[in-house]
Amino acid sequence: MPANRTITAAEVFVSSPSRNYVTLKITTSDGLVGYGDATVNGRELSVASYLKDHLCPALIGRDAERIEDTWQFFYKGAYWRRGPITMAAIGAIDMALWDIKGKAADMPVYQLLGGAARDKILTYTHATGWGFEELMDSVAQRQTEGFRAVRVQFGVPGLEKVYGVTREAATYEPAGRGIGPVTEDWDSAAYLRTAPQMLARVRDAVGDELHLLHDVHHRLTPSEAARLAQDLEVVRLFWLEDVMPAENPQLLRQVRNQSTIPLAIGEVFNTIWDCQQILTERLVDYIRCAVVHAGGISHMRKILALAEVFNVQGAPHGPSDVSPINMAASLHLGLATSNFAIQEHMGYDPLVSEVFTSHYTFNDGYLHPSDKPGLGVEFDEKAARKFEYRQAYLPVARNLDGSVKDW
Ligand code: KDG
Ligand code: MG
Repeated sequence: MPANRTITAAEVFVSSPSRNYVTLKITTSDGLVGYGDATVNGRELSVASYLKDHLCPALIGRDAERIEDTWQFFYKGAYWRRGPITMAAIGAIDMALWDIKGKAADMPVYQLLGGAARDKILTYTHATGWGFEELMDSVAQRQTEGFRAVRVQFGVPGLEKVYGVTREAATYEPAGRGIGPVTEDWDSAAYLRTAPQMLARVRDAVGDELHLLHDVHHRLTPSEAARLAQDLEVVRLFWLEDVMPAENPQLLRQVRNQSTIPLAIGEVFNTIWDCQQILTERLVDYIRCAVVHAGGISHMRKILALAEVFNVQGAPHGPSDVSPINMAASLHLGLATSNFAIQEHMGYDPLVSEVFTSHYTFNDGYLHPSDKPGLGVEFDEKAARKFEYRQAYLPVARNLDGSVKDW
């Protein structure tokens, strides 16, 4: 069948309003424009090149309506597939095509996905403080802003720096700008002494109602993770995140067998196959892939459908290092998906809104994607050009003996 709406242009923008974002713009023969986020923190130029050099040329002339076929073309049709760069590039194309489909239909994307399965989406943000007092100030600030769920991160005595925690401010940027990654130190024993006490004090201070979450950033062994999970039972966390590296998902069984603490994992997963064992053996309670890093709305929808069979809930990654376009895509998917528990919203530097105008709303601890046609995020190319790319990397952690620690 001849296409009514073909792709006539596909352009990639790398801009840095406070941090780097990769944005794909697709234009159609009837003048519609769709945007996708392709940001992979610390590897922005790789995904920009993969798009510009390899996928964009193949997009020209394709039928813009055929989202699933385009997804399969770039995934199954590629000899070298999977991994964050490939999947973020496909994810950006997928988002941009859903954006176009929504604009063509004059409907928000969540309507095209089956309509609202809930009225609003519970969200959580971050609170950080090196010590208890600073952490509690940060938690109180988040509660004042209206959040009902807060991820709490804190310093570890004896360490100079801990990822995700600054000594000075209640916010942090995941990637430091400059040449080469900064080194941070890590001491599992000191962390395991600190975390249960700190989190118990926070729970005592905030009472029962506020949802508390905590992220371990893959730093523990299975035995350490099981011990931490046991020690944290009394805190009644909403979840404990990324307790260990997940290359061997079956190792999570040790934690599952020894505690009832809800586990969340998946922000570094890229396909349904990465999630398969963890879901089918129900080794976690929450699956956390970001829409961009897991091949876009189309593929994430399949991951959530598989999760639903095993009573696992969606809870996508939403740090400042994925753009508001990804955030909007995640919210449209979340509104239309029944097994979607919560959306992370770390928040953005004010400069980000000079480039991206989003219309999703925050009210009383909940987000809504907006009823604008498509994804509902505009991208200002001229403003984007003002903020040139600057090299930035996530830090690398080393144990006290100098050996490299897992991310
Ligand atoms: O790029 C890495 C960050 O997005 C990540 O470290 C943040 O763990 C994170 C989270 O849960 O938001
Ligand atoms: Mg995390």
